[in-house]
Amino acid sequence: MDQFIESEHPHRRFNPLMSEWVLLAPHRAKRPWQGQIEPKEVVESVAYDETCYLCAGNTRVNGEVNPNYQSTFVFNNDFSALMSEGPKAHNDDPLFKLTTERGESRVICFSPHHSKTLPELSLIELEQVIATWRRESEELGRHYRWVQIFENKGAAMGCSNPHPHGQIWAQTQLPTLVERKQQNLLQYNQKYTSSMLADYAQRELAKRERIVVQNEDWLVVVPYWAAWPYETLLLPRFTIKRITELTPTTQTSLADIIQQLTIRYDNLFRCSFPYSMGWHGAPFDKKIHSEWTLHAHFFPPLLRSASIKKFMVGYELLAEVQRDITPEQAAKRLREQSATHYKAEEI
Ligand code: H2U
Repeated sequence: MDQFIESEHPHRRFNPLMSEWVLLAPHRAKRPWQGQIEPKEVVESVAYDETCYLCAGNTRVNGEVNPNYQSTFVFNNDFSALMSEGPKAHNDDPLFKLTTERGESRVICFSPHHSKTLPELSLIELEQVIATWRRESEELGRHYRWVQIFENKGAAMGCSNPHPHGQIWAQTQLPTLVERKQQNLLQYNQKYTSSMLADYAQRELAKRERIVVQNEDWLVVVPYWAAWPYETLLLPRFTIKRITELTPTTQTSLADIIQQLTIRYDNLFRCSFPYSMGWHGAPFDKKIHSEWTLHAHFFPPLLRSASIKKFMVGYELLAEVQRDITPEQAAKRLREQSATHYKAEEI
């Protein structure tokens, strides 16, 4: 029998955060592609678009006029998925279980510029985005147990408006994926008396196989168990459970690491790299939560080029997630990208 080589032979890796396995089939990365090609997004760099609902001074769908904002701008989603008030109901029937939910949804415009995505913002502008995430979490965390900050970037991720923006959804109950993560973090903490992700960051720093970028406070890796080809996990190198605990120093270094990562993402296929990203930290329930470590996930759909994305279809929907390129290969490709945005190089 041949000796097992991770970069060649099929194997499964375990995701301890979500308690699920991922099938790796590295030998498949060589297969030809004759399937769907996503159209390359043509993003014209315009500072202002009079038809955009999110640009400063423009009227939104509900008739409200956006202020002449200069940095970030947050408003209540005009089509909010969650409502802060409403009738209550509950059903414990095992086959028709139901519970009502309360919450709020907000939209956050990252800057007045209609075309500047996170990697194109200055460090000061990025810090304003982070400060807004922190402020909104602080405020909504006073009323809701869970505050989900996220960004869907690019049409490939279902983003409906090119004006760079993210969303914030707050709710009283822990959503499914968070609840599962909470259970796994807790079990690890009870067994090893430490935080799983703090331990994981230390191990990745020592191994140096999956690191994409790092600075004195933060680390980005393609996790050992990554599902999406270029999925990354942003981890702190210090103890922090919630985004509300950021200090001026760690906020500045966070802006730096987000810029380093997202520039490399854009450079990989020389396009505005689509992804869904979001933050996970300890719930806002006034408990200590020593099992939690603040972290962010980036889930980009692209596989081979700006126009070929990974489909989570047959085997993934029916069995488990499968990937071809290994996390180590993906991390290396990202790590080797220039630290300067390709658009700046083209000038
Ligand atoms: P996405 O493109 O990431 O879906 O976010 C755009 C959000 O902005 C979407 O949730 C909201 C939509 O409901 N929106 C408004 O609240 N008002 C508007 O006038 C346009 C879009």
